[in-house]
Amino acid sequence: MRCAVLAAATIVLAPLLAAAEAPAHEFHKLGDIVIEQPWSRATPVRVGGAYMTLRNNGDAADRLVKVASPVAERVEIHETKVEGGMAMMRPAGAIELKRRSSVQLKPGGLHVMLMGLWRPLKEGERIKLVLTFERAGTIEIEARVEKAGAMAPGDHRH
Ligand SMILES: [Cu+2]
Repeated sequence: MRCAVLAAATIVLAPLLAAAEAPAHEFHKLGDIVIEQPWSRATPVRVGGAYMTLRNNGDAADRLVKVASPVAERVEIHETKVEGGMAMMRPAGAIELKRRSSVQLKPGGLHVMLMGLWRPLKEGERIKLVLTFERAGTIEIEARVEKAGAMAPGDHRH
């Protein structure tokens, strides 16, 4: 009888465990702010990027004012601008989150720049990011490291 119960429990748990490993639809909530699918990319050099979608479900504007991470010496919020046919990155300061809107951080656009990585980032690992919003406060999240050159989270095509 006991064995039968255990077997049933295993069958129920298996799909749950599989779902937990899938990177899709990962999100974190902090007050009215939702951080969706934070991810990063494998890099052999000392700089890397982190990306995510920031959603403000509230009726008041907010701003992402600071990002920190134990994996890098310095973390900056950058924007990418094309000037004279060249993509240039520069510090963006804070990211404005208007009421009931979302902002996507992605390669080639707004991104979190990890500068002076203490070690290379490897595909499949998770890195800690600490985000500070002016209104909502501070939250620690984890970003999954995708393969080098990935353009979207869960981009496992080869
Ligand atoms: Cu950058």
